[in-house]
Amino acid sequence: MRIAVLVGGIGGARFLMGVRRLPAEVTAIVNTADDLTLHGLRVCPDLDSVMYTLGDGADPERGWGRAGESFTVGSELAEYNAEAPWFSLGDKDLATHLVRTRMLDAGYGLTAVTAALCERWKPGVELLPMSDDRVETHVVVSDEDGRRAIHFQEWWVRHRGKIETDRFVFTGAAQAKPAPGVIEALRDADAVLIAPSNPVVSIAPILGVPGIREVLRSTSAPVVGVSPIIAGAPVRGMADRCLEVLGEPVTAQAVGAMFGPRHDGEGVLDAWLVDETDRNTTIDGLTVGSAPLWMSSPEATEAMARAALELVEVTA
Ligand code: FO1
Repeated sequence: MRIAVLVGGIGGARFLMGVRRLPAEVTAIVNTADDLTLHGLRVCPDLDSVMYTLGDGADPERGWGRAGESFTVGSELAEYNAEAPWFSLGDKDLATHLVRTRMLDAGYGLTAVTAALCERWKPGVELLPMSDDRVETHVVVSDEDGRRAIHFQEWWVRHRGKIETDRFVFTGAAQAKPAPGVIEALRDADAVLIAPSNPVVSIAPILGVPGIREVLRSTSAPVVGVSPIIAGAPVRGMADRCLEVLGEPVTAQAVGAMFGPRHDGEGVLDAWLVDETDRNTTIDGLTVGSAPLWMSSPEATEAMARAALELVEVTA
């Protein structure tokens, strides 16, 4: 049995810890719109969070970066006031960015580079970037410096989203192609899951790559989303702030309705799994089910994934 999963970073990584326990071949299609270039190095936070977490090398407290990390190089760079001193790059993590950038500069695509990095980390699932092309989330903000677009990481890590914000723009998305293997993985899956990742800045950029939404709408496999919102608050991260920017309520209902039913408009879902506390949620055109959605352990998360599949009568 084959399962394809659309994921962002830390929440997506936790979800995959459960999904990979199922007796299935799992392909994760990972958001790359958080990626940035710093000190000439290409940094892919969501791919790395997933790779380190599944490879048992992630920092368990932060969720991003490496366990047992030191920040000697980053502190030295900050002493020079080199670019983006607000973004902490760990020494071990820097080795990943050095290897990645050298391979990209040698002409390999991000998919091939990710596969090479995964030879070390053995995540137990296939990790595919959503695209080999450069797509970056920029955020249109206003402050005393005027109205301008900043990189998503600057918006989140430097400003913690606490700056007047107009909108998110997925720069490069319209011209991007799905990475090699993405369309095939979605087309050939027995089921597609959308992880409880940030719907606005993790899942939406993936759906913004031309061809991905279309294959989700046309595949014979059922598509089930798992709510990143429980009882009006995000499971983790800043989905609440991102939904607020869009003028959307922070509810499981609103996020399910944003993804929408497959047989209506531009929607991508057959079913939507919400937490037990949100069990009264209804969305026109969607099968809505409930289960405990706190990803407290890989076992609990496996049960979530099974509950998602049961909604569309797929048994792993
Ligand atoms: N998040 C922070 O809050 N502060 C940081 O300094 C930071 C550095 C960082 C370095 C590498 C990396 O892969 C991720 C990093 N993150 C950091 C996490 C990242 O900003 C976001 O959590 C994700 O992009 C959202 O999925």
